[in-house]
Amino acid sequence: MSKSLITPGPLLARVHSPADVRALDTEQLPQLCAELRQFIVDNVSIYGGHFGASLGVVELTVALHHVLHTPDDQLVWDVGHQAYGHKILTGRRDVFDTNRVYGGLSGFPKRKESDYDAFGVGHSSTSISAALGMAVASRLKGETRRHVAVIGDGAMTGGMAFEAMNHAGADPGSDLLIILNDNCMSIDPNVGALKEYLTDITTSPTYNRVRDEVWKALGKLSHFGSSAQEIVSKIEHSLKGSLLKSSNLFEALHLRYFGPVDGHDVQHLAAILQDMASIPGPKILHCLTVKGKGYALAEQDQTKWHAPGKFDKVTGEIYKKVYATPQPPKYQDVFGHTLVEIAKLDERVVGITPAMPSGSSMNIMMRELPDRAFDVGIAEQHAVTFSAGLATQGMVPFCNIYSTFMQRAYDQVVHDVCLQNLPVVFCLDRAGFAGADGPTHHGAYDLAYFRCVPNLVVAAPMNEQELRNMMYTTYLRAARNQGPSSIRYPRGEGTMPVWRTPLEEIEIGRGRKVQDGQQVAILTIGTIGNYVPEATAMLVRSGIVPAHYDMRWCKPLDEAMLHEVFSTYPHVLTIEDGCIQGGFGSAVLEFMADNNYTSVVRRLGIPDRVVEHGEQLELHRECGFDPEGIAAAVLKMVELEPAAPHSKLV
Ligand SMILES: Cc1ncc(C[n+]2csc(CCOP(=O)(O)OP(=O)(O)O)c2C)c(N)n1
Repeated sequence: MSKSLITPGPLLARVHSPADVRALDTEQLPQLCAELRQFIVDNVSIYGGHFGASLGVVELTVALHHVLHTPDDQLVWDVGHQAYGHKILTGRRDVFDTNRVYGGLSGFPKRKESDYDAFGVGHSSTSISAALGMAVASRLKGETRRHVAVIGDGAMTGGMAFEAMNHAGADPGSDLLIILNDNCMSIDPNVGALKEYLTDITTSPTYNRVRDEVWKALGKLSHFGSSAQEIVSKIEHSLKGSLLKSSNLFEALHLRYFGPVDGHDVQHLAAILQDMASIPGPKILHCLTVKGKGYALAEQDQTKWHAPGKFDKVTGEIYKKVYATPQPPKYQDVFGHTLVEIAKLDERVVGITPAMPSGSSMNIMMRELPDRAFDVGIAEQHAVTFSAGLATQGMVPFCNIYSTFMQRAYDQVVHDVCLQNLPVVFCLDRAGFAGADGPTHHGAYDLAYFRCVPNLVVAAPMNEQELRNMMYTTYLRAARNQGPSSIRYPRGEGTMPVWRTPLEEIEIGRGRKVQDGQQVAILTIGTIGNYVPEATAMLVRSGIVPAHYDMRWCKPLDEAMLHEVFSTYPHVLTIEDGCIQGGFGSAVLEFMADNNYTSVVRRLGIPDRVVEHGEQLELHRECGFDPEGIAAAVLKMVELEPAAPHSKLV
C-alpha cells in the first residue's frame, strides 16, 4: 500500500473513475482542473517525472473524460508522457506516488496496467495509426465507439503520423477524432515547416473567422439529430470554400479540420467534444495549449521543465546533489563536447539529432557551430537517410539517436547506409537499461540488431576516455571513407572526473585486458565492465581472482584476444547491458563454436522478457548483472560447473 504524502483537493478526492467526471456539471470542471493541476505539481515535485506536458493537457484530459465513455470509447495518448492527469482520473490517483518507481505505476499508458490505457506508448507518433486500427475494427464489428488520438505538434512531425492520416483520410467510414495538442514545443522548441504552418493557421484572420462561424453552426448541431451530416456538408461548402479547403493541409488529406481552439477553456472544450460526436468520419481538432500551463517557471522554460526531476514547488528550485569534489560527467555531455572538438578539426563533420538536442547534448554543437548541427524533428528514419545523403557528398555525419529510437530506423541503417558502405557514425545514447522510463525506452537490442549488419563496426566504451577515442577513431574511419560505425553508451554519468583526455586513434576490433586472473575470464562490453572490480573484490574473498577483458568492439571481435581467453580459461563469463539473445555473449559463443573451444561459458545480460522500469542498478540486480549478481554467477560456474577436461576439441 502506498503512503502518498499528497492529499487531493475535495472534488478530485471524489473522482474514483471517469464515471465520476462524467457525472459532474460542466460548471464544476474548472475546479476539477485546478485540483488536478495542483495534484500533478505536488506529485512531480516530490516524486519526479515528466511535468510540463501533463500540465498543458489538464483541461483537455478533464474534458475528454467528461464527454467520452471510456474505456468503451478508446482514448490513445501519443508518447504518453502527458497522460498523468488521465492516470489520476482513471483510478490510479492513490498510487500515483509510485509513478516510475520500481514495482510501481509506469510513467506511460500501458494496457496491462489499466483498461483505460487503450494503447501502450512511449515512442512517438503512433497514436493515429493505433486509433485508426481500433476505429476500423469497431466498424467491422458493427460497434459504435468513439476513437480519439491525442497527439502533440512535436509527435506530429513524425512520419508515421502522416502515414496514418493519409490512410485515415481515405476511410470516411471510420469514426476517428485526432486532437492536435499544439503547444509549439517538442522537448526542445519544435522545428520545421509544419510548425510554421500550424502557427500560420493559428494566426490567420480568415481561419479565425471561419472557425467562429463553424462553431456557431456546430453549437446548433445537437438539435438537428440525424441531419447533422447534412449540416456539416453545408458548413464545409458554404463557410470554408474550395480555396480554403485545399490550402488546409488536413482538409487536403480528407480530414475535417476544426479549430484552432483554446485548449485551456475546459467548458468550451467539453461542449465542442460533445458536438463533434455527431460528426462522422475522420476529423481533427486543433487545440492550442501552453506546455507547463499553471506553473509559471515551467511555462517560461519549457525545455528545462519537460522532466525537471524533484523540485521545491514553492521556490521552483530543482534539487541537484552537491558534491565537494569534481564529479564524472554525463556520457551525453562527453559526446556533445567531443563532437565539437572533432568538428573543429574537420569542417566536413556535421551533427544530426531527431528532436533530442538537449537529451543527447547535440545542443552544444548547435550553439557553437549552428550551421553544422541539425535537429530534424521526431524523425529517426529521416535522420539516418539524411545522414546517408550527406555522406554521399563527402560530409562526415555524426547521427545521434537513442538506442531505443534507433529501432525505428533500422531499415534506413541497413538499406541506405550499410549496403552502400557510407561513412556515417551512429552514436546511440541511453543504451542498456534506461531506468525509470521503462521498457519502451530500454536500449536493449542495439548490439544484437547492429552486429549482424555488413560493413558496420559496433563499439561500446567502458569509460569517457574510450568514448572519446572511439568517436575520434570512427571519425577517422569515416573521413577516410572506410564505412559506417556505431558507438553505444548509457544514460547517466561516467567514472572519470577528469575526462578531457587527448584524442587518440585506437585499433578497431582490439580489446583491452583490464586484469589478469586465474580460472575465470570475465568479458564485458561497455560501461557494465565498471561493475567488475566490485564483483572481483567479493570473489577474492572466496579465493577466486577472475581475469577481466574490456572487449570494446562487439564487431569486429578481437579474435586474438578470444583465442588467448579460450586457450587459458576453463570458465568464461560474458556481461552486457543488452539483450542476451544475439548480442555480445552470443558473438563470443559463435566464436567458441567456430574455433572448437570447449570452455564453460555463461552469459549475463537482459533476458528474453519485458523488464519493467526502475533505477538502472535495480534492473541490473533483477537481471543478475549487478556486482553481487556477477560474483554469484562466477562462483556458481566455478563451484558447480566443472570445465571440460580439454579446453579445445581436437
Ligand atoms: C520515436 C521517438 N523519438 C523521440 C522521443 C522523445 N520524446 C519524448 S516526448 C518528445 C516531444 C514530444 O513533443 P509533443 O508531441 O509536441 O508533446 P509535448 O511534450 O509538447 O506535449 C520527444 C521528442 C520519443 N518519445 N519517441
